[in-house]
Amino acid sequence: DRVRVRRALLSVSDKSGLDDLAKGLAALGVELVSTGGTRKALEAAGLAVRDVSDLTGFPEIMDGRVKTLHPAVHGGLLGIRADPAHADAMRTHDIAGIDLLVVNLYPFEATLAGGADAATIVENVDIGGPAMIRAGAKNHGYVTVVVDPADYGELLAALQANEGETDLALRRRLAARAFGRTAAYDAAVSQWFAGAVGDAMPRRASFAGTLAEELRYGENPHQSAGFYKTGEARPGVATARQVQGKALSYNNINDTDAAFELVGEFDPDRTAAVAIIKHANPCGVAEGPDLLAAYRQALACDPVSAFGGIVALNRRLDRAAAEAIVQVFTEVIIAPDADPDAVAIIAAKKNLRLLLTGGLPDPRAAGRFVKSVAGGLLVQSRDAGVVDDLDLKVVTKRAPSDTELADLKFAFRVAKHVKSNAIVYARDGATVGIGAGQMSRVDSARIAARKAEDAAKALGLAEPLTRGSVVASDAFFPFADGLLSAVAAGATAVIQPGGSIRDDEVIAAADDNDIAMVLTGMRHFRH
Ligand code: 93A
Repeated sequence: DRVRVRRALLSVSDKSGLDDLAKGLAALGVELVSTGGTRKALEAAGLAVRDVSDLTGFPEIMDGRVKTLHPAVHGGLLGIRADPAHADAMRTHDIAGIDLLVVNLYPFEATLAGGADAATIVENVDIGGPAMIRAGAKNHGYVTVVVDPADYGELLAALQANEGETDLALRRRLAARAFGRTAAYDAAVSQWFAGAVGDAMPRRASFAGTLAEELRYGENPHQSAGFYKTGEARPGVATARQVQGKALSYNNINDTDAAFELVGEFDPDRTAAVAIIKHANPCGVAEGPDLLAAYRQALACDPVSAFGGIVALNRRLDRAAAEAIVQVFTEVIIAPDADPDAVAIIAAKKNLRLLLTGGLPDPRAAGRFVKSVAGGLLVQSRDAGVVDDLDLKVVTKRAPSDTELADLKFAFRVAKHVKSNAIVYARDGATVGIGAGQMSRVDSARIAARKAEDAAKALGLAEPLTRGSVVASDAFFPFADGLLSAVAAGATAVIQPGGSIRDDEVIAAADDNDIAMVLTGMRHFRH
């Protein structure tokens, strides 16, 4: 199953690592053939290269749209060497066998991420490259295909260790990667086209993603896991730069995403905001004049749960906030940017991961959310609802005060990012009690109130901060009991979508208790 590599066709857009690979191949006596740009790069490095036109007897035409799409290339890739009829065809038509194919494609994903116009994006759909990759990978019995500069080292090492030969195991492994690459490439292309023609849910859904990292394990140590990146330009955990700290785990990535999407709801020009996340739910969120003030308030909500949490910031991390955060055991900090003196403070904690994103996600941005179920995928658009855009209706005798209204909006903004059933108590731009993920809304309300009592005890306060707070519910109160539980905890105003057949009962209960209630008309379930 060994094949001696005598001729290699190199055609790459990403020219990184190319020189070293080609020099290594030349030293093994491999003949190099290339397309225009790649040939020039190799000649500049002092290597002898044949132009692919030499093989085809045909020039590159149509601005390079047709350069390798020719029987001399595809016959050289697809011919079964051991089949006498194939071998005869190769002889008759003077087709030279290509034993090694090194291709990486026109940068479609990067062009898209760079915000190019439609014509430029379309021009970056590679046709000849994927055709060659698929041909070579199909014929992996004879042909070695490499589609990623990250694999050049492995290839050269294998060739050098085996007198210029590859074995079947290597060729099959590389063929699997090659088909994976063309599949992901076409998924990215089809996804873009579907969006460009306004197809919200394309008939054949393909989801683009490239394995960026194999993770040590999944949610639990007995599960395997990987982090696939889509190439989307959205600032967040997938595009962030990790400045320091251990590798992120599966749960870290999930929680960091939840944390950063939440702080993205807070306009940094209006306020500083901090979210602390545990198990994908916030255990404290606050806005404030600066990050330090916001962090202190967020931490006060549930200092016990904040231990080992993820901290997300909506502004550039500064020294004062960094000093406060490192006092508490924290797994990850994610922020748009960081001051050098803040980075220096974080550096003292070797394991603490610091991720910088270069910006904040737009909460109103379109996007797609995919979840797998047994035998299928559930796909929905992102929850791009923002409370500021909603037509809020006061339905009680008493209208909320300005302070109450500001806190109501704050609480509803947070509730969007809490697993259902979500109940969020807030006061002075900070959460003071969060109830998440309960099967009954009244349980979420009770848990949130109890957590506020615990926090008050921990802080040595006379009474829980829910006294004089406001409360948000991610979905309507089906009965008055959930509302009454919030009243018992001391809430004075409520925000909720409304829409229950018992809305009247709930509104009457609010009026009886002098509660101001605002309906949003929009639900924020999150599971
Ligand atoms: O425009 S293409 O779809 N037509 C082709 O025939 C073709 N052959 C190779 N693009 C084609 N390629 C791509 O050109 C390769 O996939 C590679 O990305 C790029 C290398 O071109 P150059 O060597 O001129 O830089």
